[in-house]
Amino acid sequence: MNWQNKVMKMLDAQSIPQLPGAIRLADYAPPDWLVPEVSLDFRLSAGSTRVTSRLVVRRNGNHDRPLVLDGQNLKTSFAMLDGEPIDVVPVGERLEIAIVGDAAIVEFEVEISPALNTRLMGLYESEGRLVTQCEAEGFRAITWFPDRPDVLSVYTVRIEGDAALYPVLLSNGDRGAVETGLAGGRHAVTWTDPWPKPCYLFALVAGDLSALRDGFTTMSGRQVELAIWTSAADVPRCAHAMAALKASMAWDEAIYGREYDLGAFNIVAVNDFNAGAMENKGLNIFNSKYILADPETATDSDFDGVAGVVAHEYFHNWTGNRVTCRDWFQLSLKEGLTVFRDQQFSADQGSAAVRRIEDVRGLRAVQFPEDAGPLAHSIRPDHYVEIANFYTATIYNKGAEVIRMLHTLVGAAGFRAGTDLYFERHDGQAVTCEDWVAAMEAATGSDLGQFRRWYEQAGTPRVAVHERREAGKVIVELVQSQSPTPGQAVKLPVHMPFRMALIGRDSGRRIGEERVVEMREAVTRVEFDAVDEPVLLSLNRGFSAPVIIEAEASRTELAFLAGHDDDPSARWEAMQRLALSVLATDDDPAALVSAVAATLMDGTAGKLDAAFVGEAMLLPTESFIGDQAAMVDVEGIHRRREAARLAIATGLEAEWWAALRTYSGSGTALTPAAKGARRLANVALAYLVGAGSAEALAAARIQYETAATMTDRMGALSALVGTDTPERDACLADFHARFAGNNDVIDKWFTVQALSGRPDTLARVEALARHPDFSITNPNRLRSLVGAFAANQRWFHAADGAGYRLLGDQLLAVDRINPQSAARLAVPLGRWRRFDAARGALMRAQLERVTATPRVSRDVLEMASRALV
Ligand code: 0A1
Ligand code: ZN
Repeated sequence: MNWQNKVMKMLDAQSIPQLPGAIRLADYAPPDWLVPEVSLDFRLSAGSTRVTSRLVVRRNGNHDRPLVLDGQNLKTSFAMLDGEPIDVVPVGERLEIAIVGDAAIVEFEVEISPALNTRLMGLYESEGRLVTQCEAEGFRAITWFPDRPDVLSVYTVRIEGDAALYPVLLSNGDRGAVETGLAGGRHAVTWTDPWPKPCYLFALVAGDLSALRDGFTTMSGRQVELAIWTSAADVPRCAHAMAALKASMAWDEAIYGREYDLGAFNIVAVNDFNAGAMENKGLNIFNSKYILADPETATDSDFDGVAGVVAHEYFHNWTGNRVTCRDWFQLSLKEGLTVFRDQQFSADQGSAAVRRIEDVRGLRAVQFPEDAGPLAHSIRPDHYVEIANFYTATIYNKGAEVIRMLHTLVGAAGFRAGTDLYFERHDGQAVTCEDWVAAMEAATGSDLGQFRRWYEQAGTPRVAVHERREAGKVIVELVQSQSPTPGQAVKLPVHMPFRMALIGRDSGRRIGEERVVEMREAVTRVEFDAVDEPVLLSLNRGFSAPVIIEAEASRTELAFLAGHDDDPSARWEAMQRLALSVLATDDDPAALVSAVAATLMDGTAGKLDAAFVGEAMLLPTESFIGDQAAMVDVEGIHRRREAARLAIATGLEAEWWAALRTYSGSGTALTPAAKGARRLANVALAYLVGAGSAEALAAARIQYETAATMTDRMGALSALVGTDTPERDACLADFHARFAGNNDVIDKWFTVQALSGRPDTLARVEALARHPDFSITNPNRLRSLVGAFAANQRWFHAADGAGYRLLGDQLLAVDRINPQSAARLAVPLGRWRRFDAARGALMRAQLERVTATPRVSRDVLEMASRALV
């Protein structure tokens, strides 16, 4: 029975989602053979590249098992063992070589075709350049190798290619010999990387590239040459990325004592890339979306994205590269920790409070739904079919929350002692999440026994809060619970830090100190000293634990906290809860309008910074509102949210005009104050356009035309795109013409239309899918239209299922080209249980259509079949 039939049978049996072909953590065994040294020789050509490899292999332990190598789509022209030709007969994608002694030299020559590689894994072509992506299992598409992260090797890489087509030849480490004037107009460069690394960190880039260059002197005084490579025309757009790189290098030294360890650090920006960026040793490869930025083409949030991703990849040099993962079940070891580090860095660079709110918003928009649906998995999963499907918000963002909780529990100094010990113990090793926790425990003397459950249990814990008075004291009971997730029926209480405080109901001030309550048991009782004043609880301050809070509070109390809580996250959360409470009913939104007015006034009076106010003014998204209910009422949510928006817009029209006047015109500066002002001005403009006056439309049109930044131009365009006006059509047409050829900006043009609330959105998206600029081979473009549309709750979930059909069509078309891209599109359909029976059936029908399609990829089959359970 083939794999697909097995999956279908498993689905019939309604068993737990342990798919056939799954790889299990419990089956981990150390590698039988190590490869201390590798030499690679690439003779490049887009149609056919020849890769010669020489592996020094050494038996690991006392056994008589063969050397096992992985390979995918390789045309093997010769193989040799200790200099003697051998016959190799691969079984599927594996090759076994019997070796008599304890060490040997194994050599291969294989032929691969970058031009035909549309999966963007291994060596592929992007706009005439040759680029690699090896994480997680792409190296096997380059040559025969034990493609697993616990085999660490020192690499020497010679790259030879046409000097005109590929004037720049890059690989990991430091550049060595350069050979010029080779036959046929070719040249070559040899790179050596002294640091042993797993093959997923190997990288090669060849092409006509120009660099923005700079330098950095490390804390011990070593000079590092920095270069960001892109097309000549885009070099000036790399300045923000370069500044972020230097800031990251300095920050990692100051905060973690981590210094860079090679003479060169290269970054390359490419347009065709499956993910955001990749931390290859000394040669980071980026999706150009996270490198190129200038005020004309990048919004403030794009600028922040660039800085955050540059920092993330740089920080991997220690958390990921110097200390790497033993196996892919440990992915969050490097990703959760590195996301936490990039979040800390970003908070240090700007407004920490707003950054935290943005991180929480992102976590709840993507990770909470993942944890609540059929794709739930713990941050250290125990089985997978296709590891590419596990680069999830859970591994990354919940992983970062788990690290953040450790930081809160052991304190900043303890955490630093823990990371120091972790690096001291494990530098140069491939380790596990357990090694990480053990280092934290040993360095701080804390007991993290129960904390380890975070690594095993999937799902979002709930904390119910009960409050009463006893002899003047405030007694709070925190009750934690957790629903089952697929394959995990029983959940145990987790250890978490819960920051809380009391806010005076009269004074509006905090009463006493904030408490960091360590919850361990199912029920935790907290006692606050007697207070005279009535009080309100400020809960989960700073979002110290990634949980769902269930607490009773009236709208008046929430409005009071939204105006007075001294913790920005909790204050923002109070406003969110108030909005959710209003939006869950058809009640008059007056309470919400006055809370918004109060916060806006606090901003104008200078009591709150503009960035926070802009954040607090945003209503919860339709999807987030839907996530709160047992069943998503697609039309009702849209109708009520639109009504509330209109009430806030018309009820405060004068205030919004005042805010627009106060906050617009902040130029192109990227200071937190200027960014905050732009954000708030654009929120004001959106409300004004929503109120529908001719003056507002004119203001939006003028802002669109005269904008000094993409933030303001997009702000105006987004405000207009939901309207049915000539301004909308004119600005959309202008935008497309003005930015023709700029991929990242044209992506925005697709996205803004896919997210529109207009009733003709589905038809527009169908038309855009036939637009000459649309392409399913470019992951960014696919995401900008189809990915964005799937996030448009009102129109993706159109009752007739047309949105689902569009997604199914696109998914199946992409699967033949790029399975990783396709598999991601299955995720929105996995939410079928949350919708009414009719929609649920239509969503399932698309998933079933996918699983029944002949020769569908393993990536997609795994996602679609898990989504159906
Ligand atoms: N390790 C990278 C993410 C990444 C993962 C897989 C990729 O393959 C398509 C690419 C990049 C990071 O965390 O940035
Ligand atoms: Zn990462």
